[in-house]
Amino acid sequence: MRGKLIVFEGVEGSGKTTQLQRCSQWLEASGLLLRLGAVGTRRQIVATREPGGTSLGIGLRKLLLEAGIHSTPQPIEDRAELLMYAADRAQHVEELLNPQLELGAIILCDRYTDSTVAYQGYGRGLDLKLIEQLNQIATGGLESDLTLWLDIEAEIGLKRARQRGSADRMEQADLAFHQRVQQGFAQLAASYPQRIVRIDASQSEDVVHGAIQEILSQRFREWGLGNG
Ligand code: Z5A
Repeated sequence: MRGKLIVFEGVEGSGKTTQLQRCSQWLEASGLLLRLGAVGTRRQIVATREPGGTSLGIGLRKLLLEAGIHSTPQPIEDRAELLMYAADRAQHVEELLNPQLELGAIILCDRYTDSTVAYQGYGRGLDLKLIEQLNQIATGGLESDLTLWLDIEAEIGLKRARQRGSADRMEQADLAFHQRVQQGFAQLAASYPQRIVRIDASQSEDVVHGAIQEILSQRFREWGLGNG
C-alpha cells in the first residue's frame, strides 16, 4: 500500500524539528504501524526537509539561508527566491518523496508547499495565485496527506530560535514579516481543515508530542495502517 506524506509546518522556533525527530523515534519504537504485505516487512519512516532534502537541495538551502549574510552582498530577489524553493521542491518530489511513497514509506517532512504560501505569499507579498500554480508545477500535484501546523505567536517562536544561536537570513527578517507568515498559516488552516490540523505549540515539548501521538494514532487507524 502506498505510503503517506506527513508535513510539519509553522513559524521559526515553533518546534517542528524537535517534534519531527521525536515523532520519528516514537514511530520506530512503538509498533503502531501495521507491517507491509504478506512477508511482514516494516514500513520505512523517512525524515526529510525543505529546503535541503536532496543533494541539489542542500546546495540551494545554503544559498537561500546564507546569501547576503557572509558572502554575496546582493540580496536574493523575491521572485528568484520563490523559484529556488520551487526547484528544491521539484527535485525533492521526484528524487525522494514519490519513490519512497511508492515503497510504502511514512514520510515526515519539515516544511512543504504551505511554507511557500506563508513566506513568499503572505510574508513577501508575492501573488498567491502564481504561488499556487508554481506549487502545482513543482509537486506534480503531490499534496500532503496530513499537515501538522505547530501554532505559536511569531514573537515567541523567534525568541526560541534566537536563543539557539546565530540567526540565518530569514530569521533576521523583521517581526512584522514573521507575523504576516503566521497569518498565512492561520488562513491556510482555515481554508483546508481536513488536511491541516492545528496544534498549540506554546505548550511544553512533552504536551505537544502527546498531542501529535494522539492525532497520528487516529489517522493511521482511519487510513488502515495502524494496529488497534
Ligand atoms: N522557507 C520559505 O521561505 N519558503 C519555503 O517554501 C520553504 C522554506 C520550504 C528554513 O529554515 C527556512 O526556509 C524558513 C522558511 C523558509 N525560515 N527560516 N528561518 P530552517 O529549516 O533552518 O528553519 P525553520 O524551519 O524555521 O526551523 P527552526 O528555526 O529550526 O525552528 P523549528 O524547527 O520550528 O524549531 P526547533 O528547532 O524544533 O526548536 C527551536 C528551539 O526551541 C530549540 O532550541 C528547541 O529546543 C526549543 N523548543 C522546541 N519546542 C519547544 C517547546 N515546546 N517549548 C520550549 N522550547 C522549545
